[in-house]
Amino acid sequence: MSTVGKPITCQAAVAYEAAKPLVVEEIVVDPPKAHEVRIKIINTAVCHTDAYTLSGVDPEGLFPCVLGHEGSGIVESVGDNVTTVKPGDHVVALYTAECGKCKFCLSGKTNLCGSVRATQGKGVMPDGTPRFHNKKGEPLYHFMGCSTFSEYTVVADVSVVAIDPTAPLDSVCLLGCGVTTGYGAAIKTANVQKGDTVAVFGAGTVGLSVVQGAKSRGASKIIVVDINNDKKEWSAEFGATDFVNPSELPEGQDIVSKLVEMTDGGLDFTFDCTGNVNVMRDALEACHKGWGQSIIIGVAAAGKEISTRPFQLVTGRVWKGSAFGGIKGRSEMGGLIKDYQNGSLKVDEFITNRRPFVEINDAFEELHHGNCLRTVLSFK
Ligand code: NAD
Ligand code: AHE
Ligand code: ZN
Repeated sequence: MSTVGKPITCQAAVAYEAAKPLVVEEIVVDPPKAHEVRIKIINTAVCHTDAYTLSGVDPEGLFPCVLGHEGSGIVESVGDNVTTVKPGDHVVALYTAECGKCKFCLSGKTNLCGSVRATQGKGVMPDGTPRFHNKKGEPLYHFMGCSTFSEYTVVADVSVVAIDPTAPLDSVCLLGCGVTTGYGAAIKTANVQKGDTVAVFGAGTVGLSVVQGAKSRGASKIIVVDINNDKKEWSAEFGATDFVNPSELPEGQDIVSKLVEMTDGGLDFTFDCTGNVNVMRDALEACHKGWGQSIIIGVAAAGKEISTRPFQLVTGRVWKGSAFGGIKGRSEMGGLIKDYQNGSLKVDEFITNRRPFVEINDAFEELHHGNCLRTVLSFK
């Protein structure tokens, strides 16, 4: 029986309250309106940002909501005026939309898109209303324009990209965030060049994807900095040349002086992939005088601010940020999928755990373990 145009009752994980486990239950997902797409999610992974928002420190965090933004699936139906995807298409959800028409998209300077970001941050669809409610009829907020922790979700047409149907959905879901973010930060935002020296703070999926981007560009030194020694082996596997645990430095030495010493004056590029504002300062100050650039990727809690002596910038160090690796999802996802398919972009290597969707709370727990990079959940 066709579901087109009708509400669908399906399984989802609802975040009812901050810092509480998700509740796996049946919810109702309304049909897509104009310029909207209803997706049957096949796979979703858990990113650190989902845990960050669930913890209650995200200033845009709203409850109750359906989290999740690293997902892949198949289009179930489309609303009026949707021309870019059709039922049956294999897709990846995009938390960084690409409308191709707004001031941002037309600028040629950024991958940020202005078309749906305001309503996305308010947890609703572009018309200001949600498509989710629970069985009591209570509305549930959307998250990052994706809400992939539901067997069916509704997204704006600008927030989804059709992909090669031969690409395995249970791998390419990671291109919806972690892998694309780190890889893009290295090859687009920083534009690392052959011979450059690079330090990556935080060896999760994002940091290790920076490492693989830097390696692909021929960086001469790739130093991973992580407080968890379990990350040493992972770092080497993805291409790091060195690993430093800042909590194990000899008395009197800090991580900045250690890195400056290892690189004859500082790094060409550093990346924060921790979300810790003290680490962000270290990453900036470990950059080479005159030209070193530090890229902030990590997401910090409400109220946290970065600081350094302005002298650090006066003397030529540059602080930058990167969202979704500077990648334009609808224009560039196809290329990343090809890179994955031809073996030049590692994706499967990040999948350390697989679970059925109902075990989603275990996946959140695993994210904090040194031996876990990503857990891929499956609705099958
Ligand atoms: P993760 O939790 O898998 O990895 C974080 C790593 O940082 C861990 O290995 C941990 O041991 C390490 N770490 C923590 N504190 C540290 C410290 N003080 N010094 C050194 N290492 C430290 O996370 P992830 O999924 O890879 O995400 C990393 C960060 O990037 C998070 O803040 C996440 O919210 C953010 N993020 C940003 C974007 C973006 O577009 N800007 C996209 C995805 C994720
Ligand atoms: N709501 C958060 C925003 C956090 C943030 O910076 N998010 C990243 C993506 S994290 C993906 O795992 C991002 O792309 N930011 C750009 C944007 O437009 O949100 C807060 O702190 O307010
Ligand atoms: Zn993410």
